[in-house]
Amino acid sequence: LKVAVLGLGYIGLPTAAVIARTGAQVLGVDVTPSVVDTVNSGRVHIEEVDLDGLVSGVVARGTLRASLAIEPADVFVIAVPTPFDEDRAPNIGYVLRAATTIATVLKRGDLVILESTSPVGTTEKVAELLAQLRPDLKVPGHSAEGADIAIAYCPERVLPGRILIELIDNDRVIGGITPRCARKALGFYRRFVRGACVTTTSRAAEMTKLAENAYRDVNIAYANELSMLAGTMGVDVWEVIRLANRHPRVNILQPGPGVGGHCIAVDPWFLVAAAPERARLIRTAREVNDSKVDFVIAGAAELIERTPGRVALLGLAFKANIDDFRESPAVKVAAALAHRFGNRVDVVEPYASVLPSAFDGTAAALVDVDTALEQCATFVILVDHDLFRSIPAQERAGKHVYDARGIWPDQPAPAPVAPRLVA
Ligand code: SAJ
Repeated sequence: LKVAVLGLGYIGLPTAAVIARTGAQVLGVDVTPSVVDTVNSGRVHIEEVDLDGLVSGVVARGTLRASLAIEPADVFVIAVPTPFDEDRAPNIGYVLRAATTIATVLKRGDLVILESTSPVGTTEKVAELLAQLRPDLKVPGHSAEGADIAIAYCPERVLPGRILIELIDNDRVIGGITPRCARKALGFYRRFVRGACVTTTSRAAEMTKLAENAYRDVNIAYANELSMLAGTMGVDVWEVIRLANRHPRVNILQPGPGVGGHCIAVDPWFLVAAAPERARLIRTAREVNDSKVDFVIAGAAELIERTPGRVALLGLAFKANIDDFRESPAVKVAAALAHRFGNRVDVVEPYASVLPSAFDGTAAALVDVDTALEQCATFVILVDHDLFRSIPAQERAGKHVYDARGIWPDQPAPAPVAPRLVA
């Protein structure tokens, strides 16, 4: 079996490597020459648990190879980004460009799979484009008498940090342009997926992916709204959530400095864009989560203004224990505070070797956690890295703390200047 994976990013590269491990001949196609060179030398350009070992193994065995150019294959997997434009309209340009590339080598019997998170109807647009570009092939949904190729939408659902485990163990939703397309894609995923593979239409699969991420966004927004409410009532939101979650049917998520990453903060807008007047809850949840960034900036700034001495900003990653700073609310909060209090600010981020460009023009410095504990009087916690959680109460006694992640519930209050604030 020959498989071409288009897009060697956070999803495409692990997917290509996992398929190559099954013995299939995999070609990874990317538009960035450095990515192609890195993969061909058996190395990785992204951080993901165990990915380096897997990639070096399959490249050495010759089952994974990268290239700037497409080649004929039996299965094509599209895993390119689907960002949104300035006006939050989804941009499927990279998907259509990938489909155009595939059209140049497509032949009878091939299977084309879209994995990128996409607005509902995108897979049908891919089919339409292939039908236009290859009038010699019968395209499903476009040909009255059967089809020469199969087209399906199969969203990735993996969690960064657990990608190689979840690629295998998660259930997969497989949406065909026709039931026959779905069955063909099912046969492909069964090669490497241990979870259940459930077939449906491409439109239902597209909406399912968006619904999953919007669900999480709405639930995080609920936690973030509670945290903003609790502050005005003088109640510790973390305690309230712990207590409420003792109810057998309540499971409130954790407040934070906002929602980051490339998925949860983006995908709900694809649903809003489809029918703005009918997506009121989803839009509001997005707005609540975005507003949490400003709420945390204001709360932390208020504490920093009241307290003398140096300030440690703990964490820049978009979530705990990863080195991914994309769309990170922690970066937004920390950079805003660094611009305002620059010469007093130290940043601690064990997963960064330099400060991101958002800090350009500030006097903020990157220090390790021990240095921060020695020289800073005020701590602003933005990411719940295990390293920060593990600092015992006696080492942080006397510190003024603004804890946007609730990781130090036992923080001794440094009376009298500033009682501990909750996010
Ligand atoms: N967050 C909170 N409080 C919580 C949980 C998360 O503030 O209780 C924040 C995180 O700190 C982070 C953001 O939300 O900033 C998103 O993190 P996440 O762990 O919820 O999700 P992602 O973006 O790493 O991955 C999500 C996953 N989707 C769901 O859980 C429904 C993953 O399964 C998807 O594959 C991925 O999006 C994707 O690629 O779409």
